[in-house]
Amino acid sequence: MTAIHQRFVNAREVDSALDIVPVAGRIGAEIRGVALSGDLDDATIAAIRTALVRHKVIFFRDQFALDDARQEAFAERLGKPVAHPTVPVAEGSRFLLELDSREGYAASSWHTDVTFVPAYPEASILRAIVIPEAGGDTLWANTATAYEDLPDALKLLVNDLKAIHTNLYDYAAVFANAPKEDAERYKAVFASTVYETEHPVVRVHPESGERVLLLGHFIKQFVGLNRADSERLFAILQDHVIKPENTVRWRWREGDVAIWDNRATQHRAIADFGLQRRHLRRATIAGTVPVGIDGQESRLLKPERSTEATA
Ligand SMILES: O=C(O)CCC(=O)C(=O)O
Ligand SMILES: [Fe+2]
Repeated sequence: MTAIHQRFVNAREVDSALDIVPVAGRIGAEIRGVALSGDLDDATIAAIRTALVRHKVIFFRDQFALDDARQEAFAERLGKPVAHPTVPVAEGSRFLLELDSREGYAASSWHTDVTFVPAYPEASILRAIVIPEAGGDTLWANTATAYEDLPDALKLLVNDLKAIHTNLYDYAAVFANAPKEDAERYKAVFASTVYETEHPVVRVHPESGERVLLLGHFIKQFVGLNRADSERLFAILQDHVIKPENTVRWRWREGDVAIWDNRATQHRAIADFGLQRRHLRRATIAGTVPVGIDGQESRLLKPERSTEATA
């Protein structure tokens, strides 16, 4: 049987307590009739978590009652929130990340959040506060169907491959529209502590058991390959992840919330909104240390633990 026949089909769910409407063919679903600002019972939280693992990114419209404090309270129901390891929290919040693109740029390169540390986040909760009239959509890609769709020869190649991820990467390329000084300033904060982590390229998802490709823009090099070969292999694999068939694109409205399973997706913003304001805030949920097909865990290379412990 070919991979085509095994592939997940994104369909309206009849066995869920929630009203779940699929968005793209392989990823993304809108959940209707839930106010994330309200007192949600445990069964609803559990159903949201199930939908998240199944659809990889879930969307909620019209969450106007969700302010910073309520976004944080909801994040605490979903899991264990964590602040970004290097970027200071958004003003007035306990652990939210500010994404305010007054100058018209955004994180417009494909990535999985914070993969430069071993136990990178399991989920992110992004709330749209100000959205351009047109433009500034976000794309997500399903890294499970990306793996499943690989030709067998490439699966064999990646199954026991490892990669080094770092937060010291090419910021100018990621913030393509930004003035050079802004990219430099952002880098000084984002990489104020340099992290390096070795991850398996194929992670076994801790809840679904699916094999997912763990790539994205924090990758520096594959273990055992030189820089040039790493770059070419990265391009080949990354191209499989971001095939349009694996993606969903969300046209934001103010009051929207998107939650993604950061263990089974990559995402990027689209920086096509010129000088218009685009403002979102993100809550981030702690994850677990990835495990490869061989059972080996990811490991931190930098900063070395001994220096961290005495700091
Ligand atoms: O601005 C966006 O659309 C995505 C930003 C992002 O990468 C994130 O919130 O993790
Ligand atoms: Fe991100």
